[in-house]
Amino acid sequence: MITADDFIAEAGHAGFDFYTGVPCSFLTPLINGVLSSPSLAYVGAASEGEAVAIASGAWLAGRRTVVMCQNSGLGNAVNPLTSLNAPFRIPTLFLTTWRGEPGIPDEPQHEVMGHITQDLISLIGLEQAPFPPARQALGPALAHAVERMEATGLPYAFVVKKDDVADRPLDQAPRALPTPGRRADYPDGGPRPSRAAVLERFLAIVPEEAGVIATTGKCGRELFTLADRPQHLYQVGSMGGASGMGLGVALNSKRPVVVLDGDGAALMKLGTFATIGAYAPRNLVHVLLDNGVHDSTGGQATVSVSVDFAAIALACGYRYAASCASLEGFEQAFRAALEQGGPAMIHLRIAPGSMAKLGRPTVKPADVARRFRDFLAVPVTEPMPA
Ligand SMILES: Cc1ncc(C[n+]2csc(CCOP(=O)(O)OP(=O)(O)O)c2C)c(N)n1
Repeated sequence: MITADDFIAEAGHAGFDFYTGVPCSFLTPLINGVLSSPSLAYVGAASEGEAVAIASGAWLAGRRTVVMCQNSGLGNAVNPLTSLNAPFRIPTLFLTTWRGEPGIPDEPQHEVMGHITQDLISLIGLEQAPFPPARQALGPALAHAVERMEATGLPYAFVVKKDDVADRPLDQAPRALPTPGRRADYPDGGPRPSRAAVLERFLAIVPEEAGVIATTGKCGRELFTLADRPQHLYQVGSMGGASGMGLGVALNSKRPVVVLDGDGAALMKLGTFATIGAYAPRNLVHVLLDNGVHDSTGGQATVSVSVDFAAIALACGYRYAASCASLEGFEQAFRAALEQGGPAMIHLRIAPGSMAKLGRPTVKPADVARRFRDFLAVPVTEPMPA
């Protein structure tokens, strides 16, 4: 058995400095240890898939990351692990527990996952090892994990068993209540703009120092078709993960960060609104291009017609939220968001449909990720308001 402080110290020597996850009772000592360390960043995510997206954003912004979760949450994380980390080659140290270990009495809901945890990790193409059981094994195990993450560009998993880590009390200050945010409504009666028209306007007004993450599907494809810039990251897969990725970048960068989200994607990971509101990066602008449909998969309606995303964002702690339905309204809201600082939500109702000649990014996701990482690494001259 090791202590949480042993792990944190060795992981720190190996360069791991950003943690995120969702708790499991087997992880309590580790999470308590991280939360009690003032020098370490920990983001408590709403779901394990969101944690993987947040960690990916933090990696893009130059951090070496750890995701911690229960093996039931491994199920929630499979989508981003396979469709974000794999194509973009984004590593993370993935600590998952082994609830339901055969032969050890546990709750019925862990039985199936307990039987398949290691097989599932291998099946999705990740290397793994049992969590190092002794202090002297920690350094070599972490060095091996880092070596494999660097060689493959992929996450590496440690499977944590009950009592692998000694109990550790929690020393965490309660979260402060957020300052109430400001709402702006731009009443627009005219025809709704197309996504391409909004993206064209966006490209004309986005600060050149901003990092931009475009959600999966036609949004990223249209953005790429209109202009391919090093400040862009075209998300493929991991639907709903763009906002988590944006949060991970924003918390670790002085640059303005803009997430171009879709209504279907935002609804899939609505919990991320709460995480963004709570961790409240001032440099994050979350633009929601709401066409009321899953446009990328044939235009099937989402339920967004009855959803007031600006109200949700404010209720979650965003500092600014605008609702608009025209190019002019969008431009005013976007400039106001940059000026006053975020987290900001711009809910823009647009028309369904996409450009007639729609390309797909010709740069491979792994190259886009590295290009974006290099872009973020250049120091900025004009950070957003603090
Ligand atoms: C987890 C997951 N489920 C489903 C899909 C298939 N899919 C790709 S894009 C998309 C629609 C996204 O809708 P929205 O966010 O509203 O953006 P739009 O297509 O309207 O621009 C769907 C369902 C996927 N890529 N990943």
